[in-house]
Amino acid sequence: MSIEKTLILVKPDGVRRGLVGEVISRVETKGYSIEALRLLNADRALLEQHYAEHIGKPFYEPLVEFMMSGPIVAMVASGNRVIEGFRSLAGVTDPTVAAPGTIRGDLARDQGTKVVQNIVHGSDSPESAAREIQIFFPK
Ligand code: IDP
Ligand code: MG
Repeated sequence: MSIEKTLILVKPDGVRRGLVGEVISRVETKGYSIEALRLLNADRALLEQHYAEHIGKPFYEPLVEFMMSGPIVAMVASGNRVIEGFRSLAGVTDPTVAAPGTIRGDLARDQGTKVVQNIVHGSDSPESAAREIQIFFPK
């Protein structure tokens, strides 16, 4: 048994399109539990922390602008292997090739923007999850 926690974000495109419930539904239907949830407007300082690994990449500034373009929903989900499991539910980064059946594959497509708009974020490792949960849910 390895009960884990992961950070999930519904990005501004997902909130704008009314897909918060759909994302939560997929997480819950898969069998994971929602442990915490909040709606917020992320500011630059918070996003700089969250996306620190991407600072300097060509899509970094468009990514930050996009993530500040409207409210987002942050949640912590838990379950055995939930980090890997949610990445699988989300699908690969590029929604054009994300597999049908995944959140990104079913609900997103290329919009021709500088940053890929792909509905959700999910932590990619236990280290990332611990770091990201602290950012969005400080004790
Ligand atoms: P992930 O969200 O699948 O983990 P990351 O590589 O961590 O993907 O990138 C963070 C976010 O930055 C992506 O979800 C996407 O919105 C955006 N992004 C990543 N790579 C590119 C790119 O090559 N062009 C444009 N946007 C990108
Ligand atoms: Mg990532």
